[in-house]
Amino acid sequence: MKERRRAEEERARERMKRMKKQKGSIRSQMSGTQHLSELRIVLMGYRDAGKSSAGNSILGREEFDLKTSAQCVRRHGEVADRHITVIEAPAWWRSYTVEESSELLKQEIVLSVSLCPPGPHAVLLIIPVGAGFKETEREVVQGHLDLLGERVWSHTIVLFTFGDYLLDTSIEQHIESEGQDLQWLVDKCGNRYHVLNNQNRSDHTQIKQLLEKIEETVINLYEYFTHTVSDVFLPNYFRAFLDVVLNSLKFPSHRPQVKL
Ligand SMILES: Nc1nc2c(ncn2[C@@H]2O[C@H](COP(=O)(O)OP(=O)(O)OP(=O)(O)O)[C@@H](O)[C@H]2O)c(=O)[nH]1
Ligand SMILES: [Mg+2]
Repeated sequence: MKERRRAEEERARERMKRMKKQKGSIRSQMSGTQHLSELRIVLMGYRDAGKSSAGNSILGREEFDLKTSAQCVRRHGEVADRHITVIEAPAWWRSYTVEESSELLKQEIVLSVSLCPPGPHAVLLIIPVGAGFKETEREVVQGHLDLLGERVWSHTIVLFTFGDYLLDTSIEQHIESEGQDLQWLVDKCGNRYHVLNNQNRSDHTQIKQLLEKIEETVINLYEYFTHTVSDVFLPNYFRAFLDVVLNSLKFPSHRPQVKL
């Protein structure tokens, strides 16, 4: 028991170290750049995961009704000098596979990313802390996100809600103690994760850090595509995406420019 606990804590430390290293490396590439003036975010997850509450925390006011909606809901706001668009996609049921979900729900999930043209900067996959995340949840989440194509994972961040349930546990310890399915999910999202306590609206730091993580995701993608893939091979979706990045940020002059 003690051994298992020690191993989890070691892995939690390693995960945090990896996350900080990743952040440091992206931030160093960002030196001299301004933050994005506009951010487009899509919230996804299963029923009652805390999507609307997360949207309200991000926008800093009660924009989203906590009633369940069968359709996408779009809201806007100005936060920390950024114009933010948040779209909440309707929820799937926690243990219903994508095959068991209704056609209407699947259509709405696919529609959600087109409600903020030219596309979202990030998809926030909402996972509540304390609800358990095992093989069923993993398969269900994977099936529903895959509706958006394999590339969606490269700009998905796992957003843990119910952060107040963590008490003295760190989010990394939670990920490591929950088991391999949650670890798989966080790794599939490139070790991008964040935790929110939606009950604590006065904690602006948690939102500021989340917006920074979204920007880091965008920059990381920008670097990846401009350095490894010729823009000829970029799909339209990413061309539009990069276009916005280039227009929103001032890059240092030595930075290679992408012809779009
Ligand atoms: N303690 C606590 N409660 C939360 C948190 N986030 C959401 N809740 C509560 O969880 C319940 C569901 O939250 P919603 O934001 O409506 O969840 P949702 O995912 O939008 O729900 P649907 O759209 O119906 O699927 C509400 O009673 C919220 O007050 C959190 O961080 N901490
Ligand atoms: Mg909701």
